[in-house]
Amino acid sequence: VPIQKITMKRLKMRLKTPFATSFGTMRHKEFFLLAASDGEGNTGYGESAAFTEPWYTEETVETTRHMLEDFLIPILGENKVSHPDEVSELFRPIRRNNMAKASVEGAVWDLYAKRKGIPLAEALGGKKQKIDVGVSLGIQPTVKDTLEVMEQYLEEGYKRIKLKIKPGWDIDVLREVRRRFPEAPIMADANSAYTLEDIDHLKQLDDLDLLMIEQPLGADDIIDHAKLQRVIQTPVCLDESITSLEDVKKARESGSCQVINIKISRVGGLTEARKIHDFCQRQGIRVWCGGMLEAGVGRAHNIALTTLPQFLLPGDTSGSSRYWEKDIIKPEVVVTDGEISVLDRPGIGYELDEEAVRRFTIEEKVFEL
Ligand code: OSB
Ligand code: MG
Repeated sequence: VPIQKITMKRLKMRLKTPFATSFGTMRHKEFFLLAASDGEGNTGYGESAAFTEPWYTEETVETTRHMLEDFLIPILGENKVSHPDEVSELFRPIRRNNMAKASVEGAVWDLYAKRKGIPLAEALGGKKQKIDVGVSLGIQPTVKDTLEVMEQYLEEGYKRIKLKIKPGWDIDVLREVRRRFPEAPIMADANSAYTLEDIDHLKQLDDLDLLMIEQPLGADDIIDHAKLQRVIQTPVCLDESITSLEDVKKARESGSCQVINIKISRVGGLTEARKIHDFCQRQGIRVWCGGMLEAGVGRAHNIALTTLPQFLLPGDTSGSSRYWEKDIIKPEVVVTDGEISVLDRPGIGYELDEEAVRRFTIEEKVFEL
C-alpha cells in the first residue's frame, strides 16, 4: 500500500441532540478526517474517535493531533507497508494512544481495499450483506422523555435500545422502562460509574430482564467485574476495560464478562478488532460493535467490521440521522427495520460529501510522505 500523502482535516460537527452520560453532556463532535492517497488516484479515509475531553479514555482530540503529527504519520513516512495488518506492528513502539493509531490505520485499510477494488468488509473477511443495529440513548432530562424517545426508536425498528445509567438514574428508571415496554430488547451502560460498594444495588438489575449491563465498574478493571459477574445473572459486557486482545484473554480467564463491545478506536484499529473477533468466535464469546458518535467515515468502518460472523448482537451503529442534521458521506447511513445494508462498492463504499466536509472543516494540514 504505497502512501504518498496524508491530508488531515479537523472537523467540528454539532450533534442533533446533546448526548449525556454518567460523565457529562456532549453537544459537538470534533475529530480528524484522514485521507491517505497512493498517488495513483486512490484515497483511503479514516476518522479519529477521541473527544475534546478525556472522560471516556485518556485520549483527546489534541493528544490525537500530537500523536498523528509527531509520531504516527512520520512512522508511515519512514516505512513501507505492504498490508494494513503491518500498521499496528509499526505503531507498537508508541504506547497506548489507540484512538490516534486506529484513525490512520483505518485510512490505510480503506486505501488497501480500494486498490484491490473490493469492499472493506470483504477485505476484512466479512460476509453479511446486512447488519443488525441498535441505538444508544443518552441520559434524558426526565423518565417521560426517556419513554418517548425509546418509543420513537423502537418504531423506527432499532433492534436493541441501550440506556445510559448512573447512580441516581438507574434501577427506578429501568423499572419504568420495563413496565412500559415489557418485551423490548434493552440493556444499560454505566460508563464505569459504580464500584463494588454498589454490588447489592446492582443485583437489582437481575429483575429487569436486561440483555446485559455494560461497563458498570472501573474503566481499567478486570478483577472487580469478575466478582460482580459471579453474583449477578445479568451478563456483564466490557467496553472501556478492553483495549487489546490481551485484555480479552485476561477477562475470559477471570470470568469478568460474557459479552464484549468491540470499538475499533478503543482497541487501536481494525487489525486488533478482527483479532479480538476471531478469538471470541473460537471461545464462543458474543460480541457487538460499539460506537463513538462517529460521523460517516467512522460509521462506515463500523459497518464493515460488523459484517464479520461473531457480531451476533445488534451494535451501536445507528443511522446518520440519529446524530447529524447532515453527515459527511454520500449516501448517508440509513437504517431500515433495524438493519443497515452493506454497500457492494470498493473500500468503505461511501463517497465523501465534499460540500459538507468543507462546511465542518476548521483546520487542514497536508503531509507529503
Ligand atoms: O460507552 O459506548 C459508550 C458514546 C460515546 C462514548 C462512549 C459510548 C457511547 C455510546 C454511543 O454509547 C455510541 C454511538 O452511538 O456511537
Ligand atoms: Mg459503553
